[in-house]
Amino acid sequence: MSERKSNIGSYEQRLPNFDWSLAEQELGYKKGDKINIGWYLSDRNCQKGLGMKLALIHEDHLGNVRRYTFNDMRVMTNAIALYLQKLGVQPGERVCIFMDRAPELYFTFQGILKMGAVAQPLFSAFGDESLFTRLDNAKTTAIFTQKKHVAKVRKILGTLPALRHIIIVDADESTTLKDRELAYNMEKQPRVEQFDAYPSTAETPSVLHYTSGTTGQPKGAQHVHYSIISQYLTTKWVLDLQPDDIYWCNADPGWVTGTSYGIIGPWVAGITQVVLDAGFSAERWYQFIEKHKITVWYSAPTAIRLLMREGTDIVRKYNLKSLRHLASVGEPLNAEAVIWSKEAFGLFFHDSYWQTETGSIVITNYPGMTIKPGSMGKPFPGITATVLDTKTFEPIQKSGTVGLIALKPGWPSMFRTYWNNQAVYDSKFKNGWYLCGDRASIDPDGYFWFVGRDDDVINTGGHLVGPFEIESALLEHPAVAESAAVGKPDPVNMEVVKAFVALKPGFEPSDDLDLEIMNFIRKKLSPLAMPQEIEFVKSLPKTRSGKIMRRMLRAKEWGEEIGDTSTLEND
Ligand code: 6R9
Repeated sequence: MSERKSNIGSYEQRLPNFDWSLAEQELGYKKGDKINIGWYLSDRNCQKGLGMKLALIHEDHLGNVRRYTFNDMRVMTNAIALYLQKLGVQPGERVCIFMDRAPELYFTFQGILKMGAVAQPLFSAFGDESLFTRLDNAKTTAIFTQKKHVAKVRKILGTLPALRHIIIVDADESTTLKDRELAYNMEKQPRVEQFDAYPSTAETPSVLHYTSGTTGQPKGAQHVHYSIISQYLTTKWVLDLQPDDIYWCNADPGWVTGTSYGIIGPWVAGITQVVLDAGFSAERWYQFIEKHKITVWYSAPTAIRLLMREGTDIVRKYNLKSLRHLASVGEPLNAEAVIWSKEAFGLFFHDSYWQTETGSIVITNYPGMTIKPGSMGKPFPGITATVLDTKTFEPIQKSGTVGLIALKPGWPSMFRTYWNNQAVYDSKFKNGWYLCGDRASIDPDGYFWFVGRDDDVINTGGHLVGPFEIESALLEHPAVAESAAVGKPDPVNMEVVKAFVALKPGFEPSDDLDLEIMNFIRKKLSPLAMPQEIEFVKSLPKTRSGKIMRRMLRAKEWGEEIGDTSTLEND
């Protein structure tokens, strides 16, 4: 495997004269042409002769495996598109997907796009309140769901007049259908050989992804069909997917990672992917990699840290030699985790940075590039990224200075607006730059180093301290499994650091340990970065996509409103 060439080749050589038209050419697209993501993921692959290649290998929590070729995917998504058309769903209307990671989720997503409607994926674990906020905001017309989740829809139906159809994908003879409910059995539905995909063009809306901001209700980031251009090229160059790969993205499509890189990216590239519809378990995950001979794995820091907690002995029980490339996204990937992955799997996890709003990876570590553990890497070719001064919003020239991560608008997958919220969209731009809402610095070699959310940086005595730095250091302490650092009010220093710490099995909270950890940080970083208080917790509050909700912890310290917690996992 070592002589395999990466798709990107040399990052430096890709930079000069880069143009997105390179991806357009590879996809056979010319400006002004029709471009439909649904068609690209299955029909085009079949046209290219990949009809009999496996597109999806799906394993449920009981270990049952279902397999689908690109041709299966084509005719089944055709059937879904036709079904929606016959129901009277109009192009441009929002159709929600609210189910577990069943094959039906992956295929209804494509069927919706094929007939020109907008796909609105939501985490099936959302409660009725969170579901209502998003369906109400989007004026959603139809929803695909499963029996186990339909009660939540029924509960809010009375106040959702726009919601005309509730389509239950696993209904059987024994299911009593209620108001507005329909049964759709994807496996039993006749296959539809021919369906003319909706003639969407570059700017036609495609996916509406809700994302929780710092304040207020979640906002719907509106994407368009042209996003496929960046999703395709980043999949090729960053995830390095090649024809013989077996790819696993363990993100739920309720999160943008699960659509951009769990549906669109791999399938437009004609790659076989595996899906595991089961919760986290180190044994199960390693078994899954071994069984399906997974080669490329896209994961997230929280999952990696959970694996770390289980140690390397368990890794050795499995044959994971098939793995050849690993990547991570979602929150800072601590240097410790990068180093651990090399020890455990013989491979580094490659950190990648992007957002719901950016639609695709914007800053990352490329295959073959020298990795600086703890750094997010460098901007994708075609992405102009910098850090801006927090007051003037001008690019910072001096390397190492912390500023606001900002991107020059114009890459294909950038969101086009927040649904019905142009004002918040507009507020994200300063001096012609899009502000990501994060802080970072750039080192003399051009590597980006994440500091924290724009609102998470701790200002203690006029000194900015990044929670990431503290958390990374805390993780190096042998007793610490997980941690979060936030600012808490202090009469003299404005803020001081408070750390929430979950301990590894076998360690108990004590005053001695408390002091030991504080000193450990003081020595490792500085007296300013040293937590003035450590609160031992069983686990940290996280979003469903695995991000630690520092905002919640911080709000508690400041006696503030906690805000929207609908994506909270362990509530
Ligand atoms: C894809 C996704 C976006 C926010 C982003 C930042 C954080 C994502 C990161 C990272 C540090 C990374 N984030 N990747 N922080 N290092 N590699 O995560 O989208 O859910 O919208 O979150 O997540 O704060 O602004 P989304």
